[in-house]
Amino acid sequence: MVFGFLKNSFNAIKSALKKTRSFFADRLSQLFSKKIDQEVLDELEELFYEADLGVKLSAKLTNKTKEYAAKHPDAKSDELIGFLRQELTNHLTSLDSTLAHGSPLVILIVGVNGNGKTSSIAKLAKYFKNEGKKVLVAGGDTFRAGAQEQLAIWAERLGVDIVSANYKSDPASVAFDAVSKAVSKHYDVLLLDTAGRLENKTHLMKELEKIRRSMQKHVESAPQETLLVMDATVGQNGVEQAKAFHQSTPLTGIILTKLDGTAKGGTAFAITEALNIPIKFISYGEQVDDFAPFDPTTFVQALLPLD
Ligand SMILES: Nc1nc2c(ncn2[C@@H]2O[C@H](COP(=O)(O)OP(=O)(O)OP(=O)(O)O)[C@@H](O)[C@H]2O)c(=O)[nH]1
Ligand SMILES: [Mg+2]
Repeated sequence: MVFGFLKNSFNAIKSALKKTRSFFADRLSQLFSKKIDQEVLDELEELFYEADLGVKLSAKLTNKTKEYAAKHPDAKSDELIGFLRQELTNHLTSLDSTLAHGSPLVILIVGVNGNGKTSSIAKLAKYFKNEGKKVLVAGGDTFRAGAQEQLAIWAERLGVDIVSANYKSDPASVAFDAVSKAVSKHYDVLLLDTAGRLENKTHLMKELEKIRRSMQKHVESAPQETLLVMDATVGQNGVEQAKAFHQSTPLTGIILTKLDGTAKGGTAFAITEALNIPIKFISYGEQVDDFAPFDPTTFVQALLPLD
């Protein structure tokens, strides 16, 4: 059954990465079918860059490919792709994607408007519920009209408990109440939704710190996870936004959303390179099951299949 689940999620991820793959993998095979000279290496670096791997990582991978090709002058396309697959996997596995522990485990969800925070909370709630955990969600988005209702609908559909708040009330006090309930009623996991915010709005970024402090009044280590929800379709701009978030509120990981329908799946590599924090979950569709813990090997194999 576990293998069935893994196979299904691999196929789903593979299908979500279709656009990225046809852009990246197909051009890669074409380049690697030529003799690896400087011209091909320049094109390779450009391809990495266009695939949203970021300047630094693009240069690093090009250099490594150059070294490898020099040592293995007879290497065929398949071997070079195998080499690159390994390098990309190594890059992602250098960061630990496992979740922190906590009792309760408090997860603060932050990010720019519309990136998929509330739907990721629903997906996480289902994920933890499937693991047999007692889950509480909390509506820390008191800013957008309808945000509380959106979360309440999810909570009801998924059969998880919710702490709701009044429109325009203080999100820090919602956070305080939610942690208090999670402790007193022995929840395993608390997921706190927050309003969408732009990283250049200082007062909104400070609000996140206030939310964190109010959680810590109950549980000193909370939130053990602060996850930034990032829309993969935004590409490089998203990486800049993520850096700004990380500077004002320490992030422990990324949830990379909307991988379906974008050719910018390479953002996964750029973001980990730029922030040095792991991707912890990926989302690849609007359905509650279009979501999985991030597994570097699966991700790279879906991008550069073995066949
Ligand atoms: N295709 C696709 N759509 C997604 C994914 N994740 C979220 N969405 C959609 O993106 C839209 C915004 O999602 P929300 O979860 O409301 O985003 P949010 O960050 O909470 O938005 P605000 O609260 O307004 O800041 C919804 O229509 C979601 O269904 C995904 O992985 N793939
Ligand atoms: Mg929301």
